[in-house]
Amino acid sequence: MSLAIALVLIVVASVLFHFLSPWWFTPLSSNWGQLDDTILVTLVITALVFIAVNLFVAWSIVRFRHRPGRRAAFEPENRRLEGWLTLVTTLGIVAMLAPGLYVYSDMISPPKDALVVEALGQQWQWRFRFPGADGRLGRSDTARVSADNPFGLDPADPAGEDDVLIDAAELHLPLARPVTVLLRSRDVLHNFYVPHFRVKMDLVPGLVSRLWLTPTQPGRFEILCAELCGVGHFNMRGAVVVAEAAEFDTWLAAQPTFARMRAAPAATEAATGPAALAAQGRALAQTRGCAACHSTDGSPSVGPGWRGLYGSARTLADGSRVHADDAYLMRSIREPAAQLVQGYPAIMPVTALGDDELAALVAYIKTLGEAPAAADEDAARRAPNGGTPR
Ligand SMILES: [Cu+2]
Repeated sequence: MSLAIALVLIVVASVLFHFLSPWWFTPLSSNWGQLDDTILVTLVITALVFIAVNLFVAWSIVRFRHRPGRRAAFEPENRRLEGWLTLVTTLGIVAMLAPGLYVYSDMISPPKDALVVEALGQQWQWRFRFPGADGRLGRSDTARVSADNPFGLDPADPAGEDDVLIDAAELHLPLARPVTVLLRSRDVLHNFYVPHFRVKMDLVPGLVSRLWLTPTQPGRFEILCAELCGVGHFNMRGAVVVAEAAEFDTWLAAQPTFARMRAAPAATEAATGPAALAAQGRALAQTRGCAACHSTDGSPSVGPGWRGLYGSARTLADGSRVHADDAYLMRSIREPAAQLVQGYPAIMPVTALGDDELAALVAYIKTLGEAPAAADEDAARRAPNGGTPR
């Protein structure tokens, strides 16, 4: 009897939790209300089955409980009941699958006049590319990716010349205009997901997958990688900024094209002093995903923390000792496995960095070593315990 009561309580609590909990969809900011409907259909059907099955079990526990002198009757087959169960189950499953297939086919069939943007994922960062004035994306190949050509574009393809390259994790989109998002991965499986837009899609190495949407609300929305893609997966984030068409056009016009990027490689024109170099390194640590595994508050993470690292003595995996100077840091970034620090696994990916970028990163790490306290806001924010190692 207590088991039956427990089951009924579980059913009541689950239903109450559903209606009273504050956790629900984020506000919808795209045209994909259909996806919410699809999820709701699935939720209602599975909820009805959950309630019915549990109440039936509770009822059976009471109804067929042991009573002295009563014997159980064995019923080998009940064709009528089996027929009904098969029919109801089939209808339920069809009702759950059909809307999903319908919406999915819609989601991958963009309207002809849609704006095109490519999202390129790699461990653990996002980049974006617009086709430029000719409306065509230039040929690309991951084999061509380098520090000066992070998108792997083919310089021989004239269609790529005017491609607008966003070498950062922030994508701007115009309001109320359909957008086709082409998805490409440089390394492993990733997934492009903006919860407010509802739509999501895997990035599969070697393929170009796609989805489309129309942003319906202005604002800034988070992009998440929704496919476990390695130790830095949790930090593979970005943002979509949706604004009026005019604002979007102004932003797009200010972004570099492939031709311009090749003419003036490496963004060090503005970086003159050591402070500017370190600031650039700090930005790189974010955009290139370094910060996912290297803390700046001195605490060990997936990789060694950067605070106080510069100039310190390091014990390597083979027991030898090295001094963390410029040469050591540069080599460790270029060839992560060459001088592995004791206690850390050899999992750091090789990141394509130009000489200037490498110098900027080392300059940033240097500032973390020279000023152990309070100089770095990041550390102050992230280490309420004053930055002492865990
Ligand atoms: Cu990812």
